[in-house]
Amino acid sequence: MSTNTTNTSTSSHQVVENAYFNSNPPPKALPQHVAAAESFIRQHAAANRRVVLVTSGGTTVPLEKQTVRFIDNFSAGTRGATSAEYFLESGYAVIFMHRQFSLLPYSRHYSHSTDCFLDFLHENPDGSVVANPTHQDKMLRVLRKYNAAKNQNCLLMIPFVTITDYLHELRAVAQLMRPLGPNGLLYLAAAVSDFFVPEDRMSEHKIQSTDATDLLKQQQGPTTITKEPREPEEETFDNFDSSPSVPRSKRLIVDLDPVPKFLKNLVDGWAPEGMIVSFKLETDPKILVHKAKYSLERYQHHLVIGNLLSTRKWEVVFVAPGHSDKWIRVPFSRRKKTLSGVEELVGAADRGAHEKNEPLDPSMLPEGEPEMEIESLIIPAVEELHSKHIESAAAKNTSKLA
Ligand code: 9Z3
Repeated sequence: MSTNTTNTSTSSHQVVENAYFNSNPPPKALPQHVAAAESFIRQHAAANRRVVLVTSGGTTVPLEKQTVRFIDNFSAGTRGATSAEYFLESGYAVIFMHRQFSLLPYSRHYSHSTDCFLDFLHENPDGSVVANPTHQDKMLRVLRKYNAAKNQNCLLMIPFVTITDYLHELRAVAQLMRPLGPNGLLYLAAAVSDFFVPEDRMSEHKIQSTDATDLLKQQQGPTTITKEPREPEEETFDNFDSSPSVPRSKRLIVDLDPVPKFLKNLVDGWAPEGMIVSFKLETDPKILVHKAKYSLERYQHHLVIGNLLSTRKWEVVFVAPGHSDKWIRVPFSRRKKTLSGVEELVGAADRGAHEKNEPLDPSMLPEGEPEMEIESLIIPAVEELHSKHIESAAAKNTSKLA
């Protein structure tokens, strides 16, 4: 009976998978990425090294095939890029599957407008360009680690842009990781869109904001992104200066399908022996742990790391089968220094709450970023669980042989 249920649900997952991947085409670069990942994995499997696939950054949802407009999300890729560095430090080989132009391991310290690399350099009288003395120590440390990762071929970069690119790349790389067995780790930190416009309902060209091309449009098929048919009286609205109400014909109505939940396919088929860690993002502290547990129950993987948008750099919660929930926090003393160097007093009142088994109150946290990167605590904790995962797989194998 239970076998039948499993078979039925497995095949329905397979049907959804085939339907999605057959109707939403892969990115052009997929074959090159697959070839690069295959040889990277082969090299590290031969060395019996652990390999982690880190996904990072947001996915776009294009509204047009020739994309001018798309839906995006907040993720900068900080979690993924920072985690990748700590995994490398722990001896993992890292496949860094990231949103194109999001933060990258090592270069993240000197990129984007917050840390523009030019601000770290100056010109010497002889015309040479050098790092500012105050930044040299850190720059040298970062540069050495970056070069070590590069020279040992321990970091493979795979970019994606859209939600469909991401899913094609994830499936392909996860399947390639099978030969790693339990030594493979999937660490899914990318902020993945839950909704998308299917290829067959996407407008080929830029969606028009005026009726200038209405006659020509009759030649096009239906799209989900529609302009409502024009009511005669609406024709009088040429601009909206005189009225706050916008006629329907001028609105853009976007109709999105849910993105199929492929975590089950990942667990059951794509990478069945690897350890799978997913992230759960919420904004409401009251539902975070519940949603993390629900996800674990539904997909039967190994660890959900829950985090809240407002406190994600300060704390996360580990939810794993057979373990009680474990909050990991930047220690109180490493939260923030004030400009004067005295420990920030904002938040002193919640020193006790800090130890509690419930989310921190964001209003009690100091402004800005914590002094310590929370990934420096997350990765060793994940690594410990991964070691147990590998040990228990080895024990199962031994008992099968006996
Ligand atoms: C996360 O929860 C990541 O920690 C963040 C990192 C995206 C919050 P940043 O890039 O942010 O450092 O700015 N990632 C997973 C988010 C997600 O889409 N999870 C899905 C969900 O919550 C499940 S796979 O439903």
